[in-house]
Amino acid sequence: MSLVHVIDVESGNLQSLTNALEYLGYEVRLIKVASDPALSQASKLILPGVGNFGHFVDNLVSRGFEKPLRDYVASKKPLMGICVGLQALFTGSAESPSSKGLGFINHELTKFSDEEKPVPEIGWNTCESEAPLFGLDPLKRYYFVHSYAAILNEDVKSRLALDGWKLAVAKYGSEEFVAAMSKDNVFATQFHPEKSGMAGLDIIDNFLKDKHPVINHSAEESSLLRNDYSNYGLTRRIIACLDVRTNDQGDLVVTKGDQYDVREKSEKGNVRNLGKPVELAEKYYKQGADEVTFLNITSFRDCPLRDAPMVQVLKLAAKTVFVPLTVGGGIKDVVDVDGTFVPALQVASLYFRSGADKVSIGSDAVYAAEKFYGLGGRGDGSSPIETISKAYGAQAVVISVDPKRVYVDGPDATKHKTFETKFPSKDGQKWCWYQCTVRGGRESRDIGVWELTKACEALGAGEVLLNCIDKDGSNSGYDLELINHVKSAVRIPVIASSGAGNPRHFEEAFEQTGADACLGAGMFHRSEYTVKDVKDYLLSKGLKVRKDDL
Ligand code: 1PR
Repeated sequence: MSLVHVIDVESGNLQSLTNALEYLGYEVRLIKVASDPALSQASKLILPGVGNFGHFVDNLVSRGFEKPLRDYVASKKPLMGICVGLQALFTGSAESPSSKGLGFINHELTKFSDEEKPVPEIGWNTCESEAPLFGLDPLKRYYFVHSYAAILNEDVKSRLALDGWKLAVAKYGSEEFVAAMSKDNVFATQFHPEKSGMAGLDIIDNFLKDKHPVINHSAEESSLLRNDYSNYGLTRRIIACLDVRTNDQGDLVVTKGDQYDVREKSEKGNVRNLGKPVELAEKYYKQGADEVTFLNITSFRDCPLRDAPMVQVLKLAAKTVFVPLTVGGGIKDVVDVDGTFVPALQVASLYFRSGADKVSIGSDAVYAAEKFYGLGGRGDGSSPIETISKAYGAQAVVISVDPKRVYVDGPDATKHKTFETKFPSKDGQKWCWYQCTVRGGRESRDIGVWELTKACEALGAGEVLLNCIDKDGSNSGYDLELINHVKSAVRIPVIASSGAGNPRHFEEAFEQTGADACLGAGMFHRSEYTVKDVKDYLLSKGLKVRKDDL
């Protein structure tokens, strides 16, 4: 078995990369200290990085990796950088002006402009390269998640070309940036190949085998899959969601509620059991899901550190599911069974180490937003959103909100942000706002979803998972008005959730709101439609999706 060494400076989710390499048949050895003799003996080295640029490069430097890395590169043996591992090759980044990169490339990374598009870029984009680069396929999609990039113009391109770099270029909105680059023995990708389905695993394998296959596609495939840049360059992202809890028999099951009530109307009110979490996650991945989300829906009862089955679910799912995994439920400060205080950051770290790419924060996002307004519109650095986002980057922090509609007579009838709805109440009230809830919808709070999402964005959240209690499990389509309402509040991506019953509902949400992704649960669990059905339908309507099976 061929051995691959991976530098581990405890930045983000190394488990996924390890899983991907093992799936491809490689043996993985993590290098945690620069003095490890394995570093100079390595014949294939990967430098993966997630999150904040400064956090990553400062860690590399303080742990003494700078010189051994330079020596390794000078020895002409293959090195692959991933995400912040690519960024670290540059001289610096606007994300952390006081931190110095390794400086192999004399250029500074800058932040995407959010004037025309959501930032971070989260999703599946294409890369175009003039030279064949380890089988990078211009029709395939790769998973990007970042706010900062090596943004290109003609000047920068020619400078990099003069330096001998071969580039694969991606375009997000109107901004072109380095998606991958290669020079001599160094190759690096801004996207996450370990999270890009089979397309990404092929890139890793080709790099490790030093192969540059050229892939040919039929004219039909080209016209179906070629990027039309209608959605800033990203495909329409489809997420399968698994609400997980222990049933009355003590088994961990995927369940699904109607307006959050997960008990059967008959059968003595048992918790609805729709299958096993790991099996379903793998099934949806194979059907083409772009992401899988696990929500531990009874986390308000359990201490998550004792809740080993959820960690176990994640560990097992991450071995066979090579798209991003999100875990939610119980991401908060907790007191463990033995009385030890465990901060939310540590809880999140446990999940990241188990294979999660993002954590989703529900109830605590509401408390953090309330505190934010209580402090006059600022955080104090202590909320889970702030601490996790600082350590792992905004893109790793999703807020999951559970709002429900409240009708009022007019905008002056409440302090919350309202809008005039096309669907008045039974009493004829035409204005509404959306009240946030905590503890799985059990407790309503005095804050609207518009205000909440704005506060959480300011605190450092990178994405909104927008549920809707009124629509949950209804199969009647998403609440399009709610999605537009929240899209008008924030620039971070918004995932539409609750109510999907057929593929047309996904099309409606993408076409009539600016939803950045659409999530479905019940319709997939009940096998009414597959993820592939949804994607084929969207493709037939001219909306680009990721197809990993071509
Ligand atoms: O508060 O940080 O511990 O997080 C708890 C998490 O659990 C939150 O993300 C909250 O949304 C979720 N949750 C709590 N109780 C329930 C419940 O159903 N009783 N599930 C629950 C929320 C909503 C979606 C669902 C969509 C799509 N589930 O995830 O999958 O509505 O369903 P559909 O397509 O079938 O309509 P914390």
